[in-house]
Amino acid sequence: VEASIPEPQRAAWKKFQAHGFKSKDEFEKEVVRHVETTLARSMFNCDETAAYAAASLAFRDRLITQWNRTQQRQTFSDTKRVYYLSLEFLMGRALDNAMLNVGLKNARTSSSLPLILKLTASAEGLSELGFRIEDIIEQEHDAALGNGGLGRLAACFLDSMASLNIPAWGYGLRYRYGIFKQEIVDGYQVEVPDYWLDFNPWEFPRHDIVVDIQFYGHVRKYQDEAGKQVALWEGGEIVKAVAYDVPIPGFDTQATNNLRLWSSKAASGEFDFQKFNSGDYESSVADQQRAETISAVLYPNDNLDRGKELRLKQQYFWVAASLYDIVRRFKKSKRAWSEFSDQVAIQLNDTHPTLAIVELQRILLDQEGLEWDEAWTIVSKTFGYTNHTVLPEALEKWSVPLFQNLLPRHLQIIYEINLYFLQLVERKFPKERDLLGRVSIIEESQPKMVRMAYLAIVGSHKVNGVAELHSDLIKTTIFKDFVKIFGPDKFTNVTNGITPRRWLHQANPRLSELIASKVGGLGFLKDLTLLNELEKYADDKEFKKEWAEIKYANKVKLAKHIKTTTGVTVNPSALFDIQVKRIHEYKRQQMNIFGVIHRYLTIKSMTAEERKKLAPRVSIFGGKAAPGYWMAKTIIHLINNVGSVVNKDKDVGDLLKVIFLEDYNVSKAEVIIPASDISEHISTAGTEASGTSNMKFVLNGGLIIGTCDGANIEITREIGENNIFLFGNLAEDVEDLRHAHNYGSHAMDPDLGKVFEEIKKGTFGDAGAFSALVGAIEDHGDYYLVSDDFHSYIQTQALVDEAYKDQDEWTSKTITSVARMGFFSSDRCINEYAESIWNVEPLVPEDEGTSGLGK
Ligand code: NTF
Repeated sequence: VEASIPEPQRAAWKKFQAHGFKSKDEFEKEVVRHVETTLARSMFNCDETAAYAAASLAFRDRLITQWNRTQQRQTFSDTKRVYYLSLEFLMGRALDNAMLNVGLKNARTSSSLPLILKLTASAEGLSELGFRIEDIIEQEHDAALGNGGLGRLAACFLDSMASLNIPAWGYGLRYRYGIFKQEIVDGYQVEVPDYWLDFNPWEFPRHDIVVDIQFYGHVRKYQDEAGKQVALWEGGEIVKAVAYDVPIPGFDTQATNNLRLWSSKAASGEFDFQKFNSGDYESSVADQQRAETISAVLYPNDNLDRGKELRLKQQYFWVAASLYDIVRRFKKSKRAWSEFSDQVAIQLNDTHPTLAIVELQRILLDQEGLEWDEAWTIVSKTFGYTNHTVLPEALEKWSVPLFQNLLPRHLQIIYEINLYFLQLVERKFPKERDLLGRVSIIEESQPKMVRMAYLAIVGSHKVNGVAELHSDLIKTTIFKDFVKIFGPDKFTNVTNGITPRRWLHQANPRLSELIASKVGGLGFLKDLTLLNELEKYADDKEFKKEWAEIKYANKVKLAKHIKTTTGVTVNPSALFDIQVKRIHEYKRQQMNIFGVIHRYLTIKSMTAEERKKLAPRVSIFGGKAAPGYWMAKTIIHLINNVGSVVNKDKDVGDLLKVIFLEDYNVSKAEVIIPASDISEHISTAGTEASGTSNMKFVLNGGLIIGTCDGANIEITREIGENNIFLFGNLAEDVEDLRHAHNYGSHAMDPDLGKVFEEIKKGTFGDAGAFSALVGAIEDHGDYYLVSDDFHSYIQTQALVDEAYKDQDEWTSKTITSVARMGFFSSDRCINEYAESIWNVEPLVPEDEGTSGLGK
């Protein structure tokens, strides 16, 4: 408050405050100004990179004003805030999104409701200056601080929280290197570091917001003057956390939230001058580098926990800095500690931030002097925990000795939390001796391990899964005992969602425009259930024609991308069959490529006459394998080798093409997803917690072939089972099937057997390269049930072929499906979190409500 401008001077400020662009002239003026002054270039030296930079800076200026105002308003109104703690935020590009949000205010002031907003001031302005907006957008480097679905979900949530005016901050790490870039060399994945910070106009370093983070050392316990037991964490080393802020604009609102990312820095500044002067240059630089290593790189594993010390350091560094920040903000309000959870809701995105529970307990106990019970009541009312996987290899566990060394005080607190928890269990279930061992936060193994999911459950007031089946599964399998202990109400479901702004309007502008023309404008981008108005056009000839034309145009665009990146020509009239996601055995890309081989063999065995009746297909794959995941890399290798045989086989021609798209990421997804006819979501039932690309594909007018898993089940419920191709065994049967593989006789599916024979013959290169992939199914129990589901998969693919021949009916199916996808907006999802977990209300900006969009 002391820093505010006195009343008499405020008019001058207001006069010069920036607003949205009122005309394209205003925008052009700003772009030219940034080129000439900020970038110190001229019209004789302005390439697309410079135009991108200047356009971003122009929009950024407008964003910052809204952002500051939102933050001020949130502070003054003193309402509850949500803090979304995620080790991953897979943001993709920002400019397009900023244009959509800032540009909207233009649109509002104009009398007619514009259909493509960015074609107003910004696009026209740029073209007058000699640039195509599409090319400018392409210049931006993706912000790829995530692995896959979990990180992209966090990004969609930020968009929805801002758009719904929910006061919310994201907290994460500012990795210097995001997820690696994937190159394909001779069919093999090669990883290239993703240094993305060369020019990033979307972040603001806050060199004044620096937090000291302690590691290692020891705990000293003593009695203070009042005779109270006190614990002091002493010694060890200090690393500094520096805040970098990223504005998160909401759609059709001025509200602009904040994403705060922490970067690590040596405590001693540049380097230790003492050591430097005494000739110990190397070790002084080493100290600095060791500190900077903490936020240097994103761990590239999806659905896998490796238990590395540096990862635990990252987690504590990020959690401690974030909690320091949150507690500091709360203390400024001068409220009683008992009100903490009325002001603060912290959501744990998976177990990665679970240490926040322990850290808050430590702050309240050791620094603020609260009693254990008082502190614990506050802590356990503050946190919510979202589980994103049931895969055992993904459930985080940390070795006790490692913990003891790095975070000695936290380990003590964990033991104490566990003690009180086990005492409660014992009181409730005095006769069940092995229950204690089963639910203990400490696993009695060699070495002992801290079970992070159990700690997260014990320290949170709500635990949720991310789709109905998944939320049921966690209650009946991995967390069964905890349902018994805490009761069923602690466990709930919030089915994932996606933001329609990025995944419909930005990725597929023509489709968005066509939809808008039928459902009364762009209001569906705020209330996606308005899409159901479309259903009456499912049989409208004229509408279907336009719909199909847009799909074709999107396929042409992808075909061009395929041509330039792989050199392969694909026919845009063929059925585009797409599977893009992280490569994982449970996601079963191997089943897909075996299916492709089966199709190839079938084509080869046909007469020319028979071939004429076939529906041409392009099988498109994309996705990264974790660098240490050998089997996943082998799958990529096989896909590429199959492609190089099939794509040049003259017998096959256009009937089948096999494409592996290099370096799948958010911005490529925006091109790939709108071009699909059918996409594959074919995980072993019960393994894919939700999946979110399934939602994106259907929303863009594609159909799905999939298993009864994750959100596929709810998609089926919404769009109707006639509009989805389901196949395969059910989750409830998986356990028995696996048992039968290991203890009964396990006969290969005969069609799959033929595929394996062909691989073993060397048709797709050295058979030895693929023996582990085949062996996992033939000899090692086929854990992911590829053979069990293969027949059903092939048959269902044949149904897809048949259905695609009736283009008219196919188009109707896709329109009906889009019309029924309203449920899968991340806005719906965030509203559920807000109501049933966070207990927060929106804070609507003062001058809002003039939107042309309604709602
Ligand atoms: C992922 N989990 C799941 O594998 C996806 O099914 C789900 O859609 C996303 O989370 C988002 O909820 C993980 O990445 C993790 F880390 F939990 F393994």
